Amino acid sequence: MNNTIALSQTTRITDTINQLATFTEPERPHTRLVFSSEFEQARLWLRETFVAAGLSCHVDAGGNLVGVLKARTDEPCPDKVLLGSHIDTVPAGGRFDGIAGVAAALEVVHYLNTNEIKLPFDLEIVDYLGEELNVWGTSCLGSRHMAGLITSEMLERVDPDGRKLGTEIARIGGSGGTSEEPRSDASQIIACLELHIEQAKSLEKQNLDVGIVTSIPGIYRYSISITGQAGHSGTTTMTERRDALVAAADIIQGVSAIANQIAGADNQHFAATIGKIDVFPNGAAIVPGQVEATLDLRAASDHSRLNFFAEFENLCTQASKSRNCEINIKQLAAAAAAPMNDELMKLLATAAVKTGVSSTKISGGAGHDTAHLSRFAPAGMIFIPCRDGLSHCPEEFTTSEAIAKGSLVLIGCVLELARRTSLTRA
Ligand code: HGY
Ligand code: MN
Ligand code: MN
Repeated sequence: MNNTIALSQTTRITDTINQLATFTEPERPHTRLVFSSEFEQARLWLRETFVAAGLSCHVDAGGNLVGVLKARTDEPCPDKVLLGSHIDTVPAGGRFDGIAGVAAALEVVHYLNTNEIKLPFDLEIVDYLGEELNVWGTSCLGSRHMAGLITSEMLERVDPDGRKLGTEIARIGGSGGTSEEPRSDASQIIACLELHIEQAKSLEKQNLDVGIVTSIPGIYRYSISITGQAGHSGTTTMTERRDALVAAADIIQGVSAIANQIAGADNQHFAATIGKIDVFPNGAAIVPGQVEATLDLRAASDHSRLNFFAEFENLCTQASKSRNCEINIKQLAAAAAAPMNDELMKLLATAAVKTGVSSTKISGGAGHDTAHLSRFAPAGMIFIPCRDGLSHCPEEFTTSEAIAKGSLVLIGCVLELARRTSLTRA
């Protein structure tokens, strides 16, 4: 295998990154929300790029854009390897979260084409639909669909503009229907692989090229509804107030204190964030009567999650009493922690050694499509460093060389999977 990174490779990666970066809300770069016009334009460009790379394209029932490099075998239903990530972004996000993984997956295809290598399995290059948290309160739409985790309750959700989630998925080419079982050819899937920026600092700090991901943390999201009483800010006395925002402030402070205590005590990743809050009526001369907030939990272990939640419930009871407000908590989404496949971790580590790419084992705090893919097929993931660990912001940055190095590891892993598949077939 050719381990050197050709200038043409980094130039192509840079072009992919720069081209996709043009599809953004102009006044809020980089914003390419799922189902937006920017997203649809980016999808059109990506489909053309997939076809130009020799892939046969379709949008599957879950709304994923899939480019297939057909196997050399004439078997009716050959084995498959999935390779991909996502091109949707958070609001005012970066140019690399997800996109680096799609660019790296395309580099694997270019390597195979340039070296005229035909694999003994189909290689599916995937842009998974809607990985980022959306206005419907869920995320990883396409990979959840593949894993059989899209329910009618989710599809019926309506956003503030009246758009129904199921209708939006159908509008961009998916079925818009539920998915209660993993994809029917799951037993034929040898591996799902994803490259992603680390979105934290450890690889950059250790000056390492690649992190072999050991597990993806569980993600749990809850809506917090606080109901007090709106009132005149001048005439409502301090003692008679039912101020929903003050109750929210108690909860926000408390969540941070509990999470710091658990994260400090537990040697596994734990984080809790209230990053979205809406105040009603939200007027300077009005005592806030209603607050809607979202709690985002990341837990590598169920133990720490359950610990947190017990204390969180006490905190809400306390805030409800002391502020005389009604507080309702509702679970919006849950994805259990996902350990990566041991064999794929070994293959990725070996591929890194063989290609002279420095690596270490790593776990992270972010959610990824690969967590859902791991529910029905062997899944593996690698991180590449990003500058200052920044992500979900315009300052997010990594180099085309870093992406190219990561793609070498993916290529090495895919070639070893091909060698083993051919052996088992022989
Ligand atoms: O929220 C996450 O961890 C991912 O970036 N969607
Ligand atoms: Mn991502
Ligand atoms: Mn993200």
